[in-house]
Amino acid sequence: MQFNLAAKDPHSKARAGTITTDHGQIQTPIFMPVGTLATVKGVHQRELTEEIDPDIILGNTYHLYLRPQIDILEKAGGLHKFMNWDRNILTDSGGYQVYSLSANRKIKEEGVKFKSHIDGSYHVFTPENVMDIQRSIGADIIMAFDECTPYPCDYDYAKRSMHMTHRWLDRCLNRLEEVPYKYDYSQTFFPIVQGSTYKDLRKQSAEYIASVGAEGNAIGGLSVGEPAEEMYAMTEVVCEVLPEDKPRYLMGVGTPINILENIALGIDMFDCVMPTRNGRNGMLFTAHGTINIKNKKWEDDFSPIDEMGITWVDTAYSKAYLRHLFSVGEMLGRQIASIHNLGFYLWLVREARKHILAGDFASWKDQMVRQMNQRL
Ligand code: PRF
Repeated sequence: MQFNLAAKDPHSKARAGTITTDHGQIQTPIFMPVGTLATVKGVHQRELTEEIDPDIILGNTYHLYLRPQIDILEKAGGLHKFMNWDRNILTDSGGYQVYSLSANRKIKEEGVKFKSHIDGSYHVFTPENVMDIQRSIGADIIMAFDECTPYPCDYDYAKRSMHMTHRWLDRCLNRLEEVPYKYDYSQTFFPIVQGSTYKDLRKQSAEYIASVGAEGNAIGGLSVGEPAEEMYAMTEVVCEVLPEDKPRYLMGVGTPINILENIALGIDMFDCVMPTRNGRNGMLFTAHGTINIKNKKWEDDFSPIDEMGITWVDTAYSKAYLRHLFSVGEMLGRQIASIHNLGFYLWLVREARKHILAGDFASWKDQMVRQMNQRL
């Protein structure tokens, strides 16, 4: 993997760059649509490519390990082939999904024993087997096995957990050295900074993560319920320590406003279920604020869903029609909303990139944040 910085914004820490892997280029800043179960929910691969056009999507180790299971993915020749997606994929390690989804999890030094949220069966994730599983899934970017602490989290727990995440990182690295790539392209590995909402822990964790010299670095443990200002404070501390010449990925963030504010602090990569999950609930993100399309006020509004939207659905269908689909529970409504929201998120990061390259990102960002902070 290669990362080239193309520009730095003069009035913020925002950067524009290009990541190159064996599956092509990723222009940063980037938003990665979440494709948890080998599908970006409700969106065909063709619509994803032609309408939304992301350079990379995300998959989840935890879900893919449980279903369809790893032997099926190996037989398919990896996740790219299985789901017919020939651009980049990043897999999360399960270090977060185990904590947020499975019941009865037991976290120990060796790893995490958890109960499947599907059938109640017991499984163990260790730094070693999670690396093996990610080799089999075959994403271009694979993630360290970490513990995401909850919010709030007391200082002692956060500190002990952070040190365990660091020891787990060493075990991940050792395993990756022993076990080579499974397919005919390379994989790159990102370690994850933890440390809850404590500046000294965040700094210490970022220093440890930076010291292993990975090709890119991630920040976890944020957007777990803390106020946005606390998240930004942590991002700022960590970005000061992480190397400038490597991409920085802020995991599981966030709202359009969170994304712009974190780009301004030096983040290059984001993922979040929000555009698809909230879309399925009838929430639409636009440059002028959010819309609850289920609201009665849209009943006879025959204007396009989003006149400025980049995808075909934005001008093909009216707000009244989309509201109707939601009112009667038709699945097409959820599909249209997902496509619109992903199109908007990708438009937003591409605009951010343009403004970074033009040198006026900071003022554009402030204006966009004001505009988007409204309910229509
Ligand atoms: N760790 C991992 N994945 C994640 C997170 C984390 O802390 C988060 C936190 N927002 C989202 N996804 N491995």
